[in-house]
Amino acid sequence: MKLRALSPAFKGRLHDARTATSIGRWLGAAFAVCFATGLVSHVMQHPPGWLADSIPSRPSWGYRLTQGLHVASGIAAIPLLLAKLWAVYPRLFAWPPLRSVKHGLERLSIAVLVGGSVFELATGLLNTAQWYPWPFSFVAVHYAVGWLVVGALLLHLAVKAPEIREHWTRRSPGTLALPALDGPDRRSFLAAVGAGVGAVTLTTVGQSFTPLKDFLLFAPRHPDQGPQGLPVNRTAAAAGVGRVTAEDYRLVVTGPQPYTLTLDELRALPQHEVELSIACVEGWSKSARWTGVRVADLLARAAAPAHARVRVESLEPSGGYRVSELGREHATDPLTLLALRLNGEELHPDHGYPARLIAPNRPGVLQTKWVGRLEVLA
Ligand SMILES: Nc1nc2c(c(=O)[nH]1)N[C@H]1C(S)=C(S)[C@@H](COP(=O)(O)O)O[C@H]1N2
Ligand SMILES: [Mo]
Repeated sequence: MKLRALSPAFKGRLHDARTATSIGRWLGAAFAVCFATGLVSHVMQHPPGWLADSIPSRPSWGYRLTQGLHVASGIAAIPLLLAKLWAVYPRLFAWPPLRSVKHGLERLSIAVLVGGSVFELATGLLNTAQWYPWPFSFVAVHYAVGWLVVGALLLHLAVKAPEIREHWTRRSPGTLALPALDGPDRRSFLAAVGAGVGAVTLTTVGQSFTPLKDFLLFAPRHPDQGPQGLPVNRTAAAAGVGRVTAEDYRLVVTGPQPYTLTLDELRALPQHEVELSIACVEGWSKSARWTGVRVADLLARAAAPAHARVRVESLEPSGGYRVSELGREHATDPLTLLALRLNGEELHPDHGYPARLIAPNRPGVLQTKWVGRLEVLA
């Protein structure tokens, strides 16, 4: 009884089920988009063997769109989650704290949902800033907790279904239309939350949706900043790639008819120009004009079989992104280039001089820089 007296009393519309439902549906929509696009991102970055050759190379802007949506919906979910937690936090003080086993399990699932959601949004946001202040692998843990959150969310929706149904529409038919139900306080609160979502979106989305780049306030990478007008995640110096000279460079292509090319020989091959974007998983993306040799031409010269998968290897001595694979769709796409030039100039060292991979509909991490070797896989 004493304890009961200590817990605060909550009244008012801002903490009721209607407010929780109003914000909940926007938060749910943001989570749905974030989860679906996150799955796309994960599969494209780590395709299971049986899927690797089916990853489509078109539309060329596909990954740019899905990853832009992933980061934007995650950022929009932050103010929504804060508002939702504020609306429902009085339930923390529910008395008695455990009414039954079922009630206990429900509270436990809410703890998982809240903890997991906060974890996903916090690690995702820090990842966009390339800041990894934790001792675990971001990709593996962010992915696993994503499933945990979705499971807990579905359970939550099932448990709350009757309440959600009751409060979904402004005035459900049959209920008495109470004019006070949606009074100015609730409307102001929801408008403020909407304004918050608009503000964080407007000031961050320009990192991938470049028409809005002038409104960027919080993006770690401005799409215009970087050599040759393109951001850089890992510089040549950071990657430990020393100065590669045109004389020393060799491209090694393995396959049924292996061969080696000098840079001049590469430059003498038919050159093609494509307009493709780098779409970094961390949220920025930027389109550019690339010129170079078609990977399909290089493979044909090695007499690679039509269904060959290709391993692309960097001159970078070590690092998580020194190797990538091209599935069949990407290997044969005429837009997939071993690029030698960017926006009309020879590649800057930080963009992969003398040669880098650029392919359509592909995560930035797989656009391998400083390519020294193409290996035709069986
Ligand atoms: N060898 C190598 N290639 C790499 C990387 C790397 O660390 N090493 N980083 C990748 C990442 S995460 C991105 S987003 C793009 C960025 O390309 P840019 O620096 O030319 O814009 O390069 C990719 N290619
Ligand atoms: Mo990236």
